[in-house]
Amino acid sequence: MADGTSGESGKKNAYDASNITVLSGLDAVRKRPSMYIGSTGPRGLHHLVYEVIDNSIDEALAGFCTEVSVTINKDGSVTVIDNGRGIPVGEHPTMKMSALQVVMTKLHAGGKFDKDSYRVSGGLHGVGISCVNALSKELEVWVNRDGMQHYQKYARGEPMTPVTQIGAIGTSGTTIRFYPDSDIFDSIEFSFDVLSARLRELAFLNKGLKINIVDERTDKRHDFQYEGGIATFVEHLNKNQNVLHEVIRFEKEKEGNIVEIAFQYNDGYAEKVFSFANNINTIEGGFHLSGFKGAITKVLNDFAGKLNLLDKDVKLAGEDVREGLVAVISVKVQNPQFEGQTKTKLGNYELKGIVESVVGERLKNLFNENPKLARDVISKSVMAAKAREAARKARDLARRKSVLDSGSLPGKLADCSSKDPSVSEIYIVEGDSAGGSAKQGRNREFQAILPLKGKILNVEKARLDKVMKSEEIVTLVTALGCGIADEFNIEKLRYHKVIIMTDADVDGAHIRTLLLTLLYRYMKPLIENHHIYIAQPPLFRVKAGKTSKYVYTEEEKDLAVKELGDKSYVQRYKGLGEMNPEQLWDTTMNPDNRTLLLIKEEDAVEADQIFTILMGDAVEPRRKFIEDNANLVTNLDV
Ligand code: 0RA
Repeated sequence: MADGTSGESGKKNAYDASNITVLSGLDAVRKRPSMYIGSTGPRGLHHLVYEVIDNSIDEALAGFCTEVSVTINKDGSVTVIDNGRGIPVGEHPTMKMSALQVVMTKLHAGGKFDKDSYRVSGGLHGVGISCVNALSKELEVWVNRDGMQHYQKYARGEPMTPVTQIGAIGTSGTTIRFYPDSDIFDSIEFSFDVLSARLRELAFLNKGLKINIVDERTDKRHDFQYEGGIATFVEHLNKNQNVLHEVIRFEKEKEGNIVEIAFQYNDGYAEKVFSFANNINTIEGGFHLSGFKGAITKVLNDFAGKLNLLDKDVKLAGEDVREGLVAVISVKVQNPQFEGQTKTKLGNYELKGIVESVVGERLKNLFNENPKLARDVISKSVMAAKAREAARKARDLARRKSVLDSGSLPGKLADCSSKDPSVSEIYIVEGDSAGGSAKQGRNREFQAILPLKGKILNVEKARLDKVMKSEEIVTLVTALGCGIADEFNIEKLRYHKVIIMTDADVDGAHIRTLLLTLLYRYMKPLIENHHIYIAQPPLFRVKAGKTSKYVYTEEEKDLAVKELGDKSYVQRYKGLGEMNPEQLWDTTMNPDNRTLLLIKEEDAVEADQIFTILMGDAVEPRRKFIEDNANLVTNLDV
């Protein structure tokens, strides 16, 4: 049947004139896929799965589905199964075809036709299953509904079969199996880890919902179900920290909006506040987040005054009360307004008041009932305020000193002559000797060089006042020009490319991680705005007679050795210092042939965990992380 039917004859059978607009709608998706799913790279590819799952989660939120299961099949396709009501299969009242086919072929039909149904997902992903269908080489759907199992198959969005009853069945639910179109995507290989991380997040955000993922290619499997919901999420985020108290959780339904809040302080310094609206990570924040922050700041200040914990005229600032705070704010909103550059900022103003009043009232009650808790939390915020004041003094001092020293820029910085940040680059280089080569090799027109002495302070274990006393860090912050922490201002960034260049050995990797920790914890917008890069120096030079080749991986080396023949001599570069200035320019700094790795934050929760594990106090999780990831290390040079 399906496979043998040509597109043309299939079309003739399945369509009448009224369906032509529907088809051209999906054509638009195939012509400009990025407009619908963001990109045709890995992110867009995984987006397909999220789109399907969102519909299953809607069923769960509406109270009809308890379990969602995702399988990456051996052939590379993905199957999503839910036990919801099943997509309706009867004839659609106006479209004159089965409702299933409307959902599968009509753009933005999303799922529910009925506006009153509680569709809270969407926003970022709300492009509809039809987009997944349009971008799949093949898609099959099974619907269990009204005692029958129904089946339909599509190819690139076009029906290959009519909706067919294939047997009687006692359960309800939907199964969708799709195989992404390699004509559309750069790669069609799904990542178990990427999907699993999102599914775990969805399980946290939708308490009680059972979600599992199986990878048939490797037999990996994860099962998620959290009766504690986001409270368990907070426990998970804090699992490698010393916590000050049990997780605090508030929940409230108001005017059709559901607000859930869970938080817990640890004895560390980082702030980890994650906000979600309709299961979407609102990385740009929004009114639910500002309501939460406002309420915490107010209640802690009020109690600090009542308990006489603050000197007169001193106030706790927002960042003081969020030191060591791990929080998850999750709202489910009937008509979410997503705004901002990446459509991840919640624009519903009413959520500010709702969240503010829930947190304000409940936290006040909790502190009244439990003064020790209030005292523990507020004492920490007071220490943070004192440290902030000390840091401000240290910064002022550093500023004054650097002005006196050398007309404001650090002496170690070899600046570029361009004053245009958009074309300027700064190389942060490990060690003075590599710094020297880089200074001689660079194009001084637009490339600045800042050599660092070696290992900078681990900021994961230090407060801002201590951070500001570190000479290397102050030098770096001054060179970048954009300040740090609450004084950070991206407008003042002096170089739009900040390139970390360290040796390809263990020390180099350590220095790189320390620098990334500093940037992640104190200058995060530099990462969010894609200003941070890692230079890729070559690992080997393969030479035969007068020809030589620089190679960057083991595989490239093997190829080059084959190419250049038996007489080649392989030179292993251990450090940047082994290259002369000209070589460093040719291989690593010349924009025409260098490779730079752009640092992006794909998953805020995962990134935070990794920094905590790698740089934090707890040793055991770090040992385990290194053990688990040892097989990913391709080049270890101790
Ligand atoms: C349209 C209407 C209804 C449910 C769905 C679509 C639906 C879509 C998907 C996609 C994956 N799983 C799904 N489950 C349900 C409401 C059905 C009703 O009113 O009975």
